[in-house]
Amino acid sequence: MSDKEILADSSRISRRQLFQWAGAGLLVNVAGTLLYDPIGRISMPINEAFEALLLSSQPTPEFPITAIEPERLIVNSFRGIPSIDLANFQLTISGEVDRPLALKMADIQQLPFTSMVIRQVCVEGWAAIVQWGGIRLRDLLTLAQPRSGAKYVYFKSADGYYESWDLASVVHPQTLLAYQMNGKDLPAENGAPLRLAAPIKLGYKQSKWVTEVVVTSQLLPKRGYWEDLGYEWFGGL
Ligand SMILES: Nc1nc2c(c(=O)[nH]1)N[C@H]1C(S)=C(S)[C@@H](COP(=O)(O)O)O[C@H]1N2
Ligand SMILES: [Mo]
Repeated sequence: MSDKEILADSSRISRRQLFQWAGAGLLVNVAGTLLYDPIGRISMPINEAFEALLLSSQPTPEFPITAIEPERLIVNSFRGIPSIDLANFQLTISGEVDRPLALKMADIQQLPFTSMVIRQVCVEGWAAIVQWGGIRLRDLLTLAQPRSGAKYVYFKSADGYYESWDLASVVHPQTLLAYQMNGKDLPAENGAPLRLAAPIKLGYKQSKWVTEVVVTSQLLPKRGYWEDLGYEWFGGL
């Protein structure tokens, strides 16, 4: 299997890919334990509901790269740009998972890179076609191994913004944690170092400056910054 084929098969992380990450030291949980046993076997997903979700999603059509509209993208932040210490930045994946993770940007950049050209739609009345580059959230969650009751994912951001998504949308093959925008490093105002990007959700669902991913079986009374002020929770496109 070539690297290209591994990337094209978005439904599963291959054994070989897992070994590559293990070799790179990526498959280490927050307690510092390597995620493979002494004879080198990696524990594979055991949560069948999660496996079924990985296989169930339909891809959304994308645009050609020539269609991007950088001048149409309006920065929309409720509280300005948060200050993030990039040298010590870590993304954590916690909650109802068997393998909580804390990953530096260097770790995240070893996961398979993908890019897509999609339309971002804000309910305030603007839309822009944008190219996003980064990793698929499904790959991160596969590493973290959600438990069988997992249904939702909370995203916490450095500016105090928070969001919750249904797990099926999180593991959609075009739901990314992006670190590039229109072919360049993601600008601070658009959510650097990591933001959500997906063609299946409205703009307010696409958290910028994501620092924490929390898997849960239950939605809390607080569902999202705008949702708690009256916006619809699912926010589908
Ligand atoms: N952390 C955080 N994420 C956020 C927001 C925000 O204020 N804070 N605004 C949301 C809204 S309403 C939209 S439309 C998009 C805008 O993304 P952009 O500023 O990159 O265009 O980000 C979303 N993600
Ligand atoms: Mo928005």
